[in-house]
Amino acid sequence: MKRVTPEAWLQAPGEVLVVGLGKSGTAAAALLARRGFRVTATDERDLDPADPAVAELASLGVELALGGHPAELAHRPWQFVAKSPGIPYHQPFVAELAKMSHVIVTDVEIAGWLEQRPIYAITGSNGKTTTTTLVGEMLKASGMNPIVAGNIGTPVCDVVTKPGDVLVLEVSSFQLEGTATFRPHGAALLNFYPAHLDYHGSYEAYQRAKWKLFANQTPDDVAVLNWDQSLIRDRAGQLAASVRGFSLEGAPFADGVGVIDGELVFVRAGERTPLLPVDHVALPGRHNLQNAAAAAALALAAGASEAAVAHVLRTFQGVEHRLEFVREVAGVRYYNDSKATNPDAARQALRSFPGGIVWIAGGLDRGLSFDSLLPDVAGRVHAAVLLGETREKLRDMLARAGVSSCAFASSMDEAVRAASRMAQPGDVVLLSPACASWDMFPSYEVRGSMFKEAVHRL
Ligand code: UMA
Repeated sequence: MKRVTPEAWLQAPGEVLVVGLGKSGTAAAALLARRGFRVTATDERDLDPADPAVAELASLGVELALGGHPAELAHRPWQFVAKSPGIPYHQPFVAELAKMSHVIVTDVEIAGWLEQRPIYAITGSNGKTTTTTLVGEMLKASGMNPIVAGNIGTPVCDVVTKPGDVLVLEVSSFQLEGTATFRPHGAALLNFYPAHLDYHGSYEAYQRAKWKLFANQTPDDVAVLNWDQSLIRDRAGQLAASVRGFSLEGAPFADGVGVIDGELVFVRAGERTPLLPVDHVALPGRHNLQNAAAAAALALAAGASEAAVAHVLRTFQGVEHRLEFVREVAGVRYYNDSKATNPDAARQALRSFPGGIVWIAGGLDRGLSFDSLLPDVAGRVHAAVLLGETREKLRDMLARAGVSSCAFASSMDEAVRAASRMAQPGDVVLLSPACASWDMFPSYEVRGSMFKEAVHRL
């Protein structure tokens, strides 16, 4: 592959190709066109020219190749190619681009070329969205003006010209795979669990993509690492950045945020400052305590005040689609955890309740096994409504966990109605699918919104 030379490219913008015109590609194409690049953009879908986003690209002079990726586009001498994060490298057109030795980058890399403001970036298999939101809230409560963007939903290329004093970015392994020079001033790695294996090819390759977050950091930058996961902690010594830990298990570190004697404590050069008692943290569940500790460590490194950090943790109620409380109907509480797109995320949600769960689960089959959920399901889930491609696999696992009350549903509305019939007063109906949504819904957001609408119709 050719070298990535952003300074030269920005000085003499040439012809570039954008692949995929979803949220991220549309924003990247518009940003690059505005910066003087001659942009060609291609999408496998036939987009409507009247769509305002498409019309805007056309008005910026972006050439569109829609309804497929013309093979000849792989053979043109592009300065670089901006690939949408969700399109895998084994997609035939992308594989052809790589074979032609084109530089292939993602939106996070491009935004990094243009951003002068400090960037605080968060990655991990689970908890990214909550942690990113918490960091943004903590900086806001400290009187700063953060811009929260990235995988969380607002494309990073859309915020490069937005006023604000610091960027807080949720970054995915898909985005990180396409980085070369990206250098966040502060970066947090929350945890590793097998995810997106179909995309990256192996658990090792997925981890390598995530570690790229720290690759260009210097000793002036900060790396926040999960001290309770040896897979992560053991690599701390290999990073150039100044390392902070976070831990719920009292793992010792000189700098970071940990739980000590029931308090969340800020440790700086060995000195301890209590932030708040852990049972005052408003978000439910142990995984959220981990998110809280990580967010506190990163926000404090970014200049947040200890009082603001504690205030946000006391009051912040949660993120949409992430263990979001929807409504209580006839003594049954309904929670939307549609963002749980893999088994580990669903495990965290299941563990947040002691029992009495009517579980709505299932979705796209990525070939993963659900057996790891068996211990968390047994004794907690008493009935389940299953959706999508994985429903039979999930039913088999539930049967082995002793859950015999299982129904299949073919729409979210049907699932919610079935769950409401199976639930007793005092129960929780939990949508936490353990699977991506794409077999039945355009996104996990739409899935979660349909769940909430169905709950409100009860
Ligand atoms: N497309 C092609 N050719 C293909 C395949 C797809 O042209 O062979 C086109 C599609 O027609 C579509 C576009 O590519 O127009 C989709 O691109 P994308 O999948 O990268 O999705 P975006 O809409 O650009 O959204 C992306 C992130 N999506 C993914 O990484 C899958 C969004 O994260 C992110 O919020 C958004 O950019 C803004 O930054 C979502 C996500 O599911 C939430 N992320 C994964 C996760 O959290 O697990 C990583």
